[in-house]
Amino acid sequence: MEISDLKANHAEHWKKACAIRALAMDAVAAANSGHSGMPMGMADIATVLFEKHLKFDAAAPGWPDRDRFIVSNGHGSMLLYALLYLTGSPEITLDEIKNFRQMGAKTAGHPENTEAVGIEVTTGPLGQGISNSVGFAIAEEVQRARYGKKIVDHFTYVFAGDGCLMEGISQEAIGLAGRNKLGKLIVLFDDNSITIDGKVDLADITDQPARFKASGWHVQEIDGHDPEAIDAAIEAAKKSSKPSLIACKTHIALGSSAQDTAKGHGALTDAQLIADTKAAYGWDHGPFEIPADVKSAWEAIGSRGQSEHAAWKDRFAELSDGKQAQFNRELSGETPKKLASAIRKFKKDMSEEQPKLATRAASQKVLAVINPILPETIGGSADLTGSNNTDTPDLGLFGPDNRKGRYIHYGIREHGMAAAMNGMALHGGVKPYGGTFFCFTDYARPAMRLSALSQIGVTYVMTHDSIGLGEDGPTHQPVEHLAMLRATPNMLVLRPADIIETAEAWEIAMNRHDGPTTLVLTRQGLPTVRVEHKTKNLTEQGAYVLAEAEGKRQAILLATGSEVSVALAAREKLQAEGIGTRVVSMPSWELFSQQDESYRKRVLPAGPVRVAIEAGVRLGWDKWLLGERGREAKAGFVGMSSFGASAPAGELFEKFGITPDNTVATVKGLL
Ligand SMILES: Cc1ncc(C[n+]2csc(CCOP(=O)(O)OP(=O)(O)O)c2C)c(N)n1
Ligand SMILES: [Mg+2]
Repeated sequence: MEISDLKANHAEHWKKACAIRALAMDAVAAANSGHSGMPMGMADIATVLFEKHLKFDAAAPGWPDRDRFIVSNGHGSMLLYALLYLTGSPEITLDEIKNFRQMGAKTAGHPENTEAVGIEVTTGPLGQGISNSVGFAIAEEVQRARYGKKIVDHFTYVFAGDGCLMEGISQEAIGLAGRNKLGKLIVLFDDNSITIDGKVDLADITDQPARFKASGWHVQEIDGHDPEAIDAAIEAAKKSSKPSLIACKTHIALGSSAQDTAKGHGALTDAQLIADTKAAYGWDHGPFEIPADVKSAWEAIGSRGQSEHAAWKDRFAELSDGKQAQFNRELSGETPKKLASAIRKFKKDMSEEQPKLATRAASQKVLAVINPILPETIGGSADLTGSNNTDTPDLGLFGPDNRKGRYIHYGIREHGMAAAMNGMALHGGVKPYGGTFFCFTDYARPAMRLSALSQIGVTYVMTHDSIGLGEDGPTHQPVEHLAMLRATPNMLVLRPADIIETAEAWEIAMNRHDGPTTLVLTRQGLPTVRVEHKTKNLTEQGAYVLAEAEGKRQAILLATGSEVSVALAAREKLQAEGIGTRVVSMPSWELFSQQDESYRKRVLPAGPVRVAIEAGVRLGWDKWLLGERGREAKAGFVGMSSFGASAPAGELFEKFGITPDNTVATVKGLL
């Protein structure tokens, strides 16, 4: 559809859509950076979606049963900010729009969920938003099954561009959504055939509609500037029991001299170009100026959902007090008191039983305590259920025929799994956890980073955490992964030493809702090292004295996970030689860093030699070894400095010197 047709036949629509376009052009020009082309190209789709379909109440953007709107092509952030401002968001004001991309503004370069309630997802790394949306749609299905259609019944709408669809993760997301028949997921594809380098066919000739169809999607292809076609396609998509793709042919940077070119992708800042474009639109208002009639038309769209919201509140009030409290608790991410007491009892029992268990198996035992107490958990694995030990018998399988199922077979899709879990956590009301081999953190890493940046409670169950996995060899043996995760801000890494620390780690993970937790678990069996029951969660301190030196304290051994028992065995030998040795179990650097200085000094006093033992690389350990000031102790490290090898685990620990004897020798060399 041409601009002239739109002006002549859809005048009201056109003015509203041009308000988005004008604001995007003005904000990008003011910031002298950003992306004008996507908002200019998708404004017609957005206007129809918001005017005719999206269920939302601009004054209450956090209403739990709102439709979710996800801008996966996050470089087009000004589209979202313009929509929020125009419809009357309490947070995205005109000043925020004027301060686009500036220090302290909520209108960051790419949308950040932590900045304003109406921003559902942090996007920008292409492919993530569309993959998060699968988790949103899963969470909606699960909640609808549990609370009924009167309380939960909403759609998830996604804007995605060529870039999102070209990213590999999109295939994982599409496959998952198709298999699970997520009929309330609707993707509007900005089919403009342009990316940064030029035309899409420079790099890709994929038949996108065919690809979605092949994975079980309902697919339509329309003119993305024709309001009636957009409306009809969304209507049809809502009726489909399959997830829907609406491929919308659009013109990037519509109406400008950069239309349909790669130049249109980025910041259009040239004053003449902007003036000419606004003239072509028939938009004769100053920068950031929205005429009152257009603004009030948009505000009417923003308040359209008020009555629906009010009706929802009435229906919610009809639920029993218990149900209401449960719904609200699950939404808040808080755990019930029962959880703490159940974990304490489990720890007490296990410190008496003292099983020799892999921490992955210990983790499953803990899950058997947690899952019945927290009906909001949704477990899963990327095709390694039997290895990650992520299932418990009570969960049931999630699928088209069982929306109450709480276990998801993600298939061999680590990245898609992580992104879907982000979506579930962002949707709220559910607590996702999912597993794979620790080494394949690499395959999930972009989404794990976003869990951390987005400040959401996702739990990663990463098993087979070192050379201790043995025969599968160096392809599967993580060496650098602990360092990489510890380097990620707001990622909580927990590497428990035994079943007691595993229970404590899970308790911490389940109570964390402002960031993700990675549980780093062994394949191989480990002895129980916490044989004396303590009601207190010692793992919460990050590091603590597990075994005190007898006599003069000459050495401190720091260890995590499977190497804690190596440290204890080394201590026995050192004590036998009269070398007083303390063992510090250190399941989490991050939590230890958060303790006050006096506690840290008590656990790691200056003076005694320090040796860290961990079946990973040394990177980062020096902070704890040399002390936070860099010269508190003579230090050594027992761990990995190369890839591992394929052999039985016991032989590998010998070969790489991660043994009590080598630890003893390292300590003695330093004394
Ligand atoms: C994972 C990732 N890789 C690269 C980029 C940089 N980048 C931003 S937008 C873009 C092109 C996107 O093309 P498309 O989705 O078609 O957007 P359009 O140009 O149509 O707005 C690229 C490569 C990114 N944001 N994320
Ligand atoms: Mg494009």
